[in-house]
Amino acid sequence: MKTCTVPALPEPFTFDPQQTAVLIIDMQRDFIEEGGFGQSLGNDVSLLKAAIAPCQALLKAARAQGMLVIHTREGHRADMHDAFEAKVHRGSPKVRIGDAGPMGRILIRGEAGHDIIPDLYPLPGEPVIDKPGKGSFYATDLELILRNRKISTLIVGGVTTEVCVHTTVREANDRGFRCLIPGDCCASYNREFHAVSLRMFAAQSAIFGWVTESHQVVNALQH
Ligand code: C5J
Repeated sequence: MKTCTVPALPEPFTFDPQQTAVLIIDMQRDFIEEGGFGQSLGNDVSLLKAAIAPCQALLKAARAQGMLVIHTREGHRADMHDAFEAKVHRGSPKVRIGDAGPMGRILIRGEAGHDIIPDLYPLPGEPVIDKPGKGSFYATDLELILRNRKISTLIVGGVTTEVCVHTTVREANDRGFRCLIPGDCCASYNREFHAVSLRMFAAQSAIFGWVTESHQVVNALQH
């Protein structure tokens, strides 16, 4: 199959779809829907919904090309043996990880709120990585899956831009993967953090990755 080149910052980005995976980070009900963990922390969840349609378009184009699509979910075992005290007991939130919330226990695997939103639900056969941390490589088998499939490049979207997307891109970068980030496929509860995070990816000659828009990737995949 052909390679694709997309306009990007800081420079055009070329990738081979067969060696590229789309990685959608933490598009979970607890972060995005009303009544979830994100909103309980005082966040405006409507800001995250902006990433849904661009992610849908990206996934449709990637799936049509037979590309590897991987999803992640942040969360913990029901017994919480994988949840650091330092993560659970910080600040004074109304509800903490593991507490009962409107969609089940907050960020606990198997609970309704922990699952991926229906609009972006994984197709059968698409790997779903359950991660206890912010980065998708920490304490998961993501790297094993990518190496096994000879993946060298990641197209990364999801939430939130400055937390789990940034941490994952940094981890990937340090492992030798090139990352392309369609900015509109990412979102944050904080507009400023989102914008600055995108600039940080591409600064210093793509120190962490390349930044583009979803329509550029979709267009390249379709032509
Ligand atoms: C956060 C995430 N923001 N998926 N998680 O706590 O970015």
